[in-house]
Amino acid sequence: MPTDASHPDYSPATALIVVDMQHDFADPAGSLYVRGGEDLLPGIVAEIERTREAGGPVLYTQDWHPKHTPHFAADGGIWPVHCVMGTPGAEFVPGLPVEGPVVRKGSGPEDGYSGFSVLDLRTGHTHETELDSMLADRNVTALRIVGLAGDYCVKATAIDAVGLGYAAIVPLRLTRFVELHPGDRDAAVEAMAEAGVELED
Ligand code: VGL
Ligand code: ZN
Repeated sequence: MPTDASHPDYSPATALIVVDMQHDFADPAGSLYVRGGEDLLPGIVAEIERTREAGGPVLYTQDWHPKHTPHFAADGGIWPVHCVMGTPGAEFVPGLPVEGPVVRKGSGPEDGYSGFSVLDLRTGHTHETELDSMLADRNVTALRIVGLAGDYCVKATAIDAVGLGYAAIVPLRLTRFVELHPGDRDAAVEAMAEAGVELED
């Protein structure tokens, strides 16, 4: 039962997942800058506060790659070098309150799009991160997912969440899209809706 009548989506069983709010994605000087990413911080900070007030947990994902990975174009993938572990590009944006556990992903020869699972690009096998068990430990049944990027990590995390049995809500005002190809935003929104993700303005 929702605890806050004015915000029925917020409750102790609803976690906020803050996806990849890192320098390389959210800063115009970042190596894989997602247009508009720098505008998200105030809304995400408010969302963190609102989640906390309702007694819900806040968890974070962090793209965390080795210097060489088949995820990068230089090593057979599609992306510029980004979020290399331990470098400034991988740091969270200044001003982001990090008040909960951080799940790092993509630190093997992996894609690392979803906060729940990573695909090993060499073997084709996926393996789980610790996120699902962290949420289970906290009796979470619903997720609000915000951050970057809407057509990659937010989408993959939200679709995995539904597959694992969570209710998943993506507030579109709190994400931005890479749009590597025109139409990727709309395709991502449609894929999430089809999977059963609830999209909010
Ligand atoms: C992401 C592209 C490559 C993301 C991560 O966080 O959405 N996108 N690595
Ligand atoms: Zn990445």
